[in-house]
Amino acid sequence: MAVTKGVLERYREFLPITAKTPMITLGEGDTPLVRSRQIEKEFGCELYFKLEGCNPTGSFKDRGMVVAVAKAVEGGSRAIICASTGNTSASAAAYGAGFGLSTFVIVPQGGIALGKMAQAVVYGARIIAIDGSFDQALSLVRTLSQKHPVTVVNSINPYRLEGQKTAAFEIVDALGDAPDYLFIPVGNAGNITAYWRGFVEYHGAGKAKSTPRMMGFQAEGSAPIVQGKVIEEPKTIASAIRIGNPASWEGAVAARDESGGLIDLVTDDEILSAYRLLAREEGIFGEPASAASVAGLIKVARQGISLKGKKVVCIITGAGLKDPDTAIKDAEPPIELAAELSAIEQALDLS
Ligand code: AN7
Repeated sequence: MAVTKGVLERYREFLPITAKTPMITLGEGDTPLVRSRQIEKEFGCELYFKLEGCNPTGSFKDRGMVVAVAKAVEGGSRAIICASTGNTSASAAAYGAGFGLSTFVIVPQGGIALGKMAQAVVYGARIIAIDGSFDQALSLVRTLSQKHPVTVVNSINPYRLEGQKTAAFEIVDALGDAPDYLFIPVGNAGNITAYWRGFVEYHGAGKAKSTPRMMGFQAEGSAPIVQGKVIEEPKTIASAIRIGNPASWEGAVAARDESGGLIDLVTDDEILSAYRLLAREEGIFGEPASAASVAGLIKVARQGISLKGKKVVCIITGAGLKDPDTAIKDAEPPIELAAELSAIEQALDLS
């Protein structure tokens, strides 16, 4: 097996790379595209899951972060800053640490999952938890970056979406063409924008014959695009997509309209049931926000959009271990027993 290449090297011809860009990597990209064994049966489609939780910090953010950080280093930046619902900050902290930049992250207090906080801490980021929302954190980050020499690595940094579009390339490279439908969670709306760009560019380069319908899903209490208005106090169990005023709003709407897709909402109950279904039926543990894509698939299929015979990809944007609290919150506690064979056999109905 060869030394890992990373997104910059593998897709350099499609990325804004110059002779001076450092070709850094932490092993991002090249994530698995795994065929469904159970869920696809109900809908008669050919369903695949793109496991973005297999990136080095456990989410798709690494694809964009590697480009943003490479360009920051190239430009002589010493520090990066982001607002985050958790995954962007974990990724920024990792790439900042790995490539010699100070990392500042601003998060909504109590609003990010435990695993993501653990990552920012261990990678050595300086962390500010504000008494406010992600949207307020992002607005503060914009102002701070105008006043101080720090590079923003939220998706308002154009290099982020450039990197994230490589996931669309990988899907086409794996399937030989674009799928018919792509289901994806929507928070700050950068990822749906980036995927659409990737599919369009690959199609333009003759690497795909078609482009997919882009099917984006917001959580019910955080669905500004669906409702057509900013949500001041967004709510949802899926903390990653608890965002009320997405930075890439227009990009998401364009992706929806140009692709003939839709952006709809799913309830927290639908998200949690898709989260469990994915784990129990497929053996895939995504974080709650990721399950919004699967919840969306189930919703539209039950509403009557026929997926029969179609190629469908669901993006599992982040790893389930990011959010252990949600995982065990409503779980039955383990059965506690003495270290005794017969008692265990009885409890497991093996007697
Ligand atoms: C697992 O980390 O916004 O629509 O600050 O972590 O591109 O925002 C995370 C978003 C989906 C939504 N799934 O993607 C952040 C942040 C997971 C995520 C999304 C996020 P965008």
